Amino acid sequence: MEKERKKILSGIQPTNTPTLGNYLGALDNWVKLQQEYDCTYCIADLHSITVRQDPQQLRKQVYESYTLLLAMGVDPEHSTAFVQSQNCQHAELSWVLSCFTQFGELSRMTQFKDKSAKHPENINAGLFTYPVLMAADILLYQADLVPVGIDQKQHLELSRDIAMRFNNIYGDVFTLPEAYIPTDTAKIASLQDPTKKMSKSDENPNASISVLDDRDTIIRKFKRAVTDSDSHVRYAPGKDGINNLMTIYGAVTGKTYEQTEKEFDGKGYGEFKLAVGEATADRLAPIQAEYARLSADKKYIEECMKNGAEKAFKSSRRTLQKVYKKVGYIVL
Ligand code: ATP
Ligand code: LTN
Repeated sequence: MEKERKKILSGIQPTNTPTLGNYLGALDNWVKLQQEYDCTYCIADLHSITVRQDPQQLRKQVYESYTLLLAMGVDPEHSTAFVQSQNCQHAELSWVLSCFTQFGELSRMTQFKDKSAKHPENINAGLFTYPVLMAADILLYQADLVPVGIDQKQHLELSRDIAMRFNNIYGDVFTLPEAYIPTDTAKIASLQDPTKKMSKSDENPNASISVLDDRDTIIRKFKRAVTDSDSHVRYAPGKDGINNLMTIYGAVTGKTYEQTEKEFDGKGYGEFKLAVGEATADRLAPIQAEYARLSADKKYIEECMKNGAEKAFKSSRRTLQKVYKKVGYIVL
């Protein structure tokens, strides 16, 4: 009999168009892992309202993010691609798990501290309990691996702790998930402040490359990228800006740092930045073309969403029922 494939679950918030950071840190892995694993990917729209969203804009972003997943190569037949709010069980499991999560644990989450500092006027309870919903996403599907960027490592560890705590009380209910974090591209930095991560909700449009930016925009943003005053293209401690560009160049071309250093030996930063821009634009071009093709067919996208939501509901149902029985609810 064929061995059951290990399970993968991951999510992305539809808060804006995904960036090159999202792509190289997470989404590119989502596509690659499909061959070997049983993959489930969600557009985490429940998570996204922890920061105030315009409803029309949010709806547009959900269509866009979902279509982009398919354009990047997530196969909706082979894997499960769905919109989180279309499977009601995420919110249900999240409630139960919130009763197995300590206030102190959530207070230590750096994303909560960062986002509440950024939006002091709206430090809502959802922002605080966000990691519990993320644990529910993961544990509902009994995921073994969770491909994410390094910024999500702390949330992953919390998911594992919650699962272990629940299993210790009720027996083996949840698979303990592990983070799957790329070595080089786990934290692509902002082009304007290379000590910070590239983020899709950064107010400065020059700080990030959107996967839908056109060629000229991509090249212009890389030209303006903040670097140090040296001029040798070398990967070295303290050269955050150049290190980041070398990481991006390596990821989009497949070249090692050494090969890149050789290629640009005796050439300046200007020439290198142009090459990074061109290589990135080349890498994103087929995704953009496929995105344009797919987004013209809203009916097909909605069909995929519907099938995805049904598959997601079915595969998570067993877990939720088991949890309900374990805690003492009546499941008829
Ligand atoms: P926001 O700015 O809206 O908080 P974000 O850019 O952090 O969004 P998420 O939707 O929170 O994006 O993350 C989607 C995935 O992309 C996660 O796995 C996250 O770890 C990864 N990721 C986000 N930013 C980067 C980055 N700069 N480098 C590598 N991976 C990243
Ligand atoms: N919290 C994640 C997005 C996310 C996620 C998930 C990632 C929501 N649910 C489940 C992995 C698994 C973030 O990137 N901010």
